[in-house]
Amino acid sequence: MQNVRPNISIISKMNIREQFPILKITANGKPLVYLDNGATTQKPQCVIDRIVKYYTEENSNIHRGTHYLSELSTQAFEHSRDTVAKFINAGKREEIVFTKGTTDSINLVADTFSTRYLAEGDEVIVTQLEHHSNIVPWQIACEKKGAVLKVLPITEKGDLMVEKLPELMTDRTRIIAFAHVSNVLGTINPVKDIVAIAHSRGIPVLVDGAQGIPHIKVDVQELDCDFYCFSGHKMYAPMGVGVLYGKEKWLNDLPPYQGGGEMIGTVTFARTTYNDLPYKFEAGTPNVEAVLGLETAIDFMDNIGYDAIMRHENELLKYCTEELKKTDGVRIYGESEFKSGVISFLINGIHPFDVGTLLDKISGVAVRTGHHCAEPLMDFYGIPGTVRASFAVYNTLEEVDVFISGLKKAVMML
Ligand code: 7TS
Repeated sequence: MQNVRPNISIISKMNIREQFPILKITANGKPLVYLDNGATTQKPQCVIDRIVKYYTEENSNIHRGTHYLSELSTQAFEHSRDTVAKFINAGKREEIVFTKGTTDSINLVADTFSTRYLAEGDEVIVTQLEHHSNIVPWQIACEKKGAVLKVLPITEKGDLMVEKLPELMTDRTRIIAFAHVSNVLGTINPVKDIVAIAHSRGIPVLVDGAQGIPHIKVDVQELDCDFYCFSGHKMYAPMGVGVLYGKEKWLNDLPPYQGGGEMIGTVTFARTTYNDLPYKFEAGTPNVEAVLGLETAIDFMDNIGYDAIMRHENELLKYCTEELKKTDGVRIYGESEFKSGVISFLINGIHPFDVGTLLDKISGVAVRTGHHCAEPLMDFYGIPGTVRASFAVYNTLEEVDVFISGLKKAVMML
């Protein structure tokens, strides 16, 4: 019997692919099949155009300028802040801090939070499935203060053992930090449940949303998390911009992160006062063009709508998982019931790097291989790395077919 592919969602009717010029290129003589969206997504023409417009018509340093261009760029920059606040339903625009990305956002919180709240013997809880960006900043903070890093375990399928959280928390636990979605396993973690457990003991929560917000509608007030961090470049926006959402109470209590222009009230050699939120955390000239591109990317996603994005990516995930399972010798890592469009796997003990290289060379398929900056997770499974395919809104079922047949060819050659 012939394989019948499921009906693809309305996304394919929306000319999404045509909006991404890079998807027309060939890679090693084959049409590019880009399945490395967990690392970074490609950019639609509207985002590229926004950057060009900025440098063609608006470029000027923002804030404090009295001239036409400075006012124009400042207004555009602050308008983007409003758009981000609305996008994640933040209560106040002051709760949106522009950073360089998720890593920068987490470092900001880990550094300032530890300065203010961590003491010797205190505890920070992270989980087994974190990206290094949500481990190392906390390790550095703990080392400085003599605090202890504790780890919430996962099941073999890749779900957090949330039931173990109450016994892991103590009177010394100061913060819990975890990923909304695992960049390796695709597990969608139960943010609201974890927040409720943490808050029942008065413990704040930071959510690493790098792999969450590109795929799942985020409402920070509904989640009730204290911090939510994400990167623009994983959600169709330029590189070099990210967001730290923090509840006003916390952002007011935390000391400044970096010193410099814009973050001050007044400066004398004797004493400096600090600016109001969010500027207290935005020292120096920001990446204005990327902030404007982020707003355009948000408009792009809003136009499609999260319902359609999620339905489409789920379809790709389901189809690709089924096809992979039919392939001899494949073991999939990450089998949670609640999964986003990420598939990690290994084939018959073949090194993931070899699979990735051949997929690229013979089929033009871009996947990521290695530990995915999650070495403790690799240690949990006792493997050096995986091959990872990760989806975005422009991927198609036909691309999954190319990926699967490329994989079969690669395996035969190895
Ligand atoms: N947190 C998670 C869960 C991530 O997946 C990543 C990047 C980061 C934090 C860091 O984001 P950045 O924008 O500050 O670099 N993840 C990946 C990945 O999976 N492959 O390349 C980068």
